[in-house]
Amino acid sequence: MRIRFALAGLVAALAAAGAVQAQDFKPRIVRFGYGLVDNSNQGRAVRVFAEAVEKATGGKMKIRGIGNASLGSDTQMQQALIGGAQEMMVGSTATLVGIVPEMAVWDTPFLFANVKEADAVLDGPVGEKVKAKLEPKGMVGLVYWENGFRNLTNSKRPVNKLEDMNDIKLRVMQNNVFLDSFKALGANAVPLPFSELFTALETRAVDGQENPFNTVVSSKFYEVQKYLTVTNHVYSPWIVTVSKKWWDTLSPAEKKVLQDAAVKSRDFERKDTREEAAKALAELKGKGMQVNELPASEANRMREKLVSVNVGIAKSVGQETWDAVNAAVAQTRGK
Ligand code: TF8
Repeated sequence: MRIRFALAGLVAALAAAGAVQAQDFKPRIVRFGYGLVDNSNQGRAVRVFAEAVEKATGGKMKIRGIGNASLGSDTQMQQALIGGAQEMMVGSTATLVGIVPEMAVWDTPFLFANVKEADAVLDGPVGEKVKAKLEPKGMVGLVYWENGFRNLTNSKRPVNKLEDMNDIKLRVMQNNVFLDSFKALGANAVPLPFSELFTALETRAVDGQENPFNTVVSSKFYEVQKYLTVTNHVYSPWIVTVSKKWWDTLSPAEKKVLQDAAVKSRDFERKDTREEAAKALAELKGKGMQVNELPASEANRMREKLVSVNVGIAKSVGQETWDAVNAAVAQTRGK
């Protein structure tokens, strides 16, 4: 008798839960734009995200991943998110600096010494705080993904010493920290959106660029770049963002599904990116790139030059953010 009662209760509870679910997930199609090719760490992680969302909503919410910058460059997609014309994207924090100046703190040369530090700081309170600055500007930041440590490629000459940077026309991301950093190293820095980069390299409109090994592989830069110098000069995060206008129309259950799937995609993406990066150098050598490591003395000379940009970064992100991030890094190192 008692068991039958309990069962009836359970059935009623399940039915109620089902009813809530049906209401909570509306049929939706979500455009999730990104700049790299489908067969890249970005594309793979977008698909992991899509699967998790579709599974959790019983197929009601469909994520349509759209790569290759088909929806526009990072900055164009950001505007579409703000205006509500596009729901989601993933791109570099560096391209958000025009909207949220604090994002520039992640572009500080040599800020993180390894990925463990990056994860701890980005996922910790100060990473959250910087991410939260997006909301008043019309976007909601879900999670940071890994773009990775950036390295230098060019078609002119092997870079073995600081002076080899002179007169190299180097494409940089469109923000002042990158511009100032490479000017400080003596290069002729040219800001360009990523979506125009391959053609610019191919036509020799620019001589070089800097990106993680993964992107040199997935975007086939090895076809148009001969020399790769291992500099690891800065760690770049990616950030998954949602249109605030659209976000505000979602039920709490829908928001939770997106947030949970974002965390799942982040954990996958970082692992995938690291595994790919570990194999990429050998692959790039196999494709004919000439790879060199900087001698320690030259790496130090570059490092010293780059420290000069820190004052400008602190000024543009605000002393409070600058101090908080540096304290968080120091704390990670103390552990
Ligand atoms: C760059 C970035 C790009 C990313 C990507 C398009 O060099 O590293 O790889 O912004 O999302 O522009």
